[in-house]
Order: sequence, then structure tokens, then C-alpha cells
Amino acid sequence: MREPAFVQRFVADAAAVRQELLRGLASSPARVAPKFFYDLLGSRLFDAITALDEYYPTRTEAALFAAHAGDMARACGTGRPLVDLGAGNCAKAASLFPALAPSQYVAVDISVDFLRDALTALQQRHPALPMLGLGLDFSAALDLPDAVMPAPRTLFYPGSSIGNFTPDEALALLRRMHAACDGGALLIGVDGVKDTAVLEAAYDDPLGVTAAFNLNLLRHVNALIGSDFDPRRWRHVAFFDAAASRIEMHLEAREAQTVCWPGGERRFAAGERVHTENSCKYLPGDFEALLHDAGFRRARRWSDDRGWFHVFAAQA
Ligand code: AVI
Repeated sequence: MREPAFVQRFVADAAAVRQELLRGLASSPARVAPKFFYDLLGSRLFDAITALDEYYPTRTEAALFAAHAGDMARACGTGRPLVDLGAGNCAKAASLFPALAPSQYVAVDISVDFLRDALTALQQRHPALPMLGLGLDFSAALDLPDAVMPAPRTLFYPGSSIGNFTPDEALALLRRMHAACDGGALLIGVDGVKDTAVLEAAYDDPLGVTAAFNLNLLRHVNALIGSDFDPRRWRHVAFFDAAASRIEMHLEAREAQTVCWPGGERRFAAGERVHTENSCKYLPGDFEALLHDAGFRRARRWSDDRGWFHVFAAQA
């Protein structure tokens, strides 16, 4: 039975993670980066979100991949290494294997244990395809091992995860992706601007799955820095900020409380919030301009009939 190779590179060491979290908790308002959603349970909760009726991005994007895989493959090139950024359960990339015919599949994710399980299962279904798992926080650095992934490469960044960065951060990340493509192409999913009610329902579902996903971040932070956040004392808040064109997610203190960790503490007033996520929504022309600024050329776009979600392919 073939096992995928697995390397854990550049996942920040415990001291750096602690420092980043403590800095965010000390700031006003407090903030914790969305990458801290994704411990093992957080990755499973995100999978559950993608099955919700209200969360349209995953299924809308999947329908675009199914309808236009051939065109997308022609736009990106075939037979190249496929680098899947934020691979999660690897399902989206796997759906494109027949069209892209990758020479190698490289799955990158910060949630290493979840990735290992997903990639091991995928390797059994595609025993002939060389696979590599990379435990990597690519929001910090996107330094791919050259020897195992000869350029040009196709970088794959689906799900509108680019929306979880501010436009300035997104531009910096797209520039790093441009360099990592090394003459190849980028295939990227981008969520569009749409009716506020549709957006807000997608991020505050009636079953409370997104609330659990948001609150789970507190458990993860407790595990990382030894803090004593009690998720029952916090509530999930999500709203669309039209001026910034983004969904914001926060955790709001239900009551005044002091949260402690070894060597420190923070007092939160009732109603005070921890900012946990932005999810930026783009007009297609604005995102195309961002791709262009990052150095990409010849962008092509596929959108669903409602114009809710867009997939771009662009040459590095
Ligand atoms: C991973 N990312 C693109 C999701 C999003 O839609 O911004 C994360 C998410 N947050 C709440 N629901 C889903």
C-alpha cells in the first residue's frame, strides 16, 4: 500500500505561535487570526459548514469545476505538479485530477493531522500519482521544496480562502503565489458580492455549525497557550460590512470576565469582542485587477449564473 510522503515544514514553532496569539489578545480590540480555527475539530466543523444549505460557496464552486474542468485545464496547462493550498479534505483538487492530469499532487495545509488522514485516503484511490503533504503556514511563507516539484507549477487556491486576507494581505500573498508558480498558472476561487441576507445566513446558520466553528477557536487557543477561555461565556457574531465588502466574524463576551493564561490575563467587559475572521467579497473586475497587480496575466473567469462565485485561471 503506497503512503504519501509527508513533510512538516515551516509550521511556526510553539513559541512563535504563543507570541502571535498573546499579541492579538493584548490588542484593542482583541484579535485571533482565522488560521487558528483549524485544529482537527475545527477542520471537521468547517467540512460540516460546507454541507449547510446556507453555505453556497463550496457547492457553487464545485459546480463550476464540474462544468468547466476541461476549459480550466486548458487555461492552466496539464501534466504539471498541482500544489493545493489549504487542501483540507483534498476533495476539490481530486475532482480536477482527470482534467489536469497532474504529474504530482502536493497538498499544503496548516491542519497537519487532518491533512495526513485525507491525503493517506486519497493516495489509496490514486496509487500511481506521487503525492506529498506539506504542513505549512503558507500565509507566512510560501517556500516550496524545488527538488520534488519541478516548475512550472499549477497553484490551486479554491474556496475563496483568499477572502480571509485583507486586500493588501491578499496582494502580498498573490505575489508570493506568482513566484511559486514559476512560469505556471494559478487556479483560484473567489466569492462575489451579493445580497446581505444571503451572505449573513451563510455565516450565521440556524443549526449553529458556524457558531461552533467560531467558538472552537477558543478551545484551540486554550490548547496552544494554556488559557482558560470558556466557550459558554462567548457568543458568535457575524455581519456584512458593506463599506469594507466583507463578512466579519467575532466572538462576543456574554458577561464581564477575566481570561488567564500562564504569565498573563485579560479582562473582557460584557459585549467586548475578539475579531476572528474577515471574509472579503469581490466584484470580478476588482479581483482581476488584484491578479494583475500581483504579476499574473491572461486571466480567465468562470462564474455561476447568479454571479455569486467566480473561478479565475491566470498565467504567472
Ligand atoms: C475558509 N474560508 C474561505 C471560509 C470563508 O467562507 O471565509 C471560512 C468560513 N468561515 C465561516 N464559515 C466559513
